[in-house]
Amino acid sequence: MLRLPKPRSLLRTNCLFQRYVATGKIPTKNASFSEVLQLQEKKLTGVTFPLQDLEKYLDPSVNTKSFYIFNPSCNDIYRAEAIFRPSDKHVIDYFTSAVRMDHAPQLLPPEVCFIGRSNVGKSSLLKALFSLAPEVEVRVSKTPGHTRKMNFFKVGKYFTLVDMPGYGYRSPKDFVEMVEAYLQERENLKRTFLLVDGLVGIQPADKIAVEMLEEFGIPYVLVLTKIDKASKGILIKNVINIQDFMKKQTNGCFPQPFLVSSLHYHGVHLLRSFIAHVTGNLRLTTS
Ligand SMILES: Nc1nc2c(ncn2[C@@H]2O[C@H](COP(=O)(O)OP(=O)(O)O)[C@@H](O)[C@H]2O)c(=O)[nH]1
Ligand SMILES: [Mg+2]
Repeated sequence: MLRLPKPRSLLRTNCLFQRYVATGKIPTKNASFSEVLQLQEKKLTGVTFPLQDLEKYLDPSVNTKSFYIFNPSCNDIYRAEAIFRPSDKHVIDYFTSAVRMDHAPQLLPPEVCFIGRSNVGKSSLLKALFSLAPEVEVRVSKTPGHTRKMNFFKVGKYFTLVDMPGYGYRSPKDFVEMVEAYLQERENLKRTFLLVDGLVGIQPADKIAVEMLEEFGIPYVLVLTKIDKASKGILIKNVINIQDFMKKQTNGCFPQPFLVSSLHYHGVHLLRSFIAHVTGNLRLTTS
């Protein structure tokens, strides 16, 4: 009897289907907040509030008020996590991709999008955010510079997360055609997350992205990635530089940067709750 391949492998071998590979596996330790809550207090603060955790290393004269602007309770963070946990009634999955704005799906739920330089850790962060839904395949183009797409992920009826092609390579063409058009036209876009490498700090290409967001007048947030790779000294220097930059040169930027390690889940739980909050899905008990 002729054995037919399973539909999934059929898709994979279809030459019309763009071949994607997922980047390295993300560990699962501390992926859920209930695990984090078991940690000793010091560690718990480090994983949950990595920016506030830096305060103890700073001179008391440094103003850290902006570290506490978004300051949900542990209960808020715990409630937000439910949105990132799939069930039969709540499906979290990759939805579709688009290379041009006129190919983008018309979706009603609020949207957030992630942008950043190639290699900044965007795919890894998406994998960490979706780690409670391991069946979600974060698609990344195997060949750098190959036609990149906007990837849409549906988080049930709550919100859509849009993964934008990395800038730095083949841009500005990709940017003008996709990213700029998306940012300018998308009416349900609630917040843009601009990822910056926490080890090297804000780069000239990141500043160009900031200028673009400022010009469009849309609200955005800076996320410092790979914080596990940076020493405390380097991290503090980069955070202070970024705070200074945000204060002097930005209007639309949320004044509190988010610090994350996709490897150890530092800041990932806080980021989940911020996304839930800005998409109107989490009312904070503290405010
Ligand atoms: N140590 C560490 N490495 C990371 C982290 N995030 C990403 N990386 C590594 O940085 C590289 C680029 O990450 P990737 O997510 O593919 O970046 P993208 O091009 O922005 O999607 C990969 O080798 C990742 O393993 C992190 O939080 N910690
Ligand atoms: Mg990627």
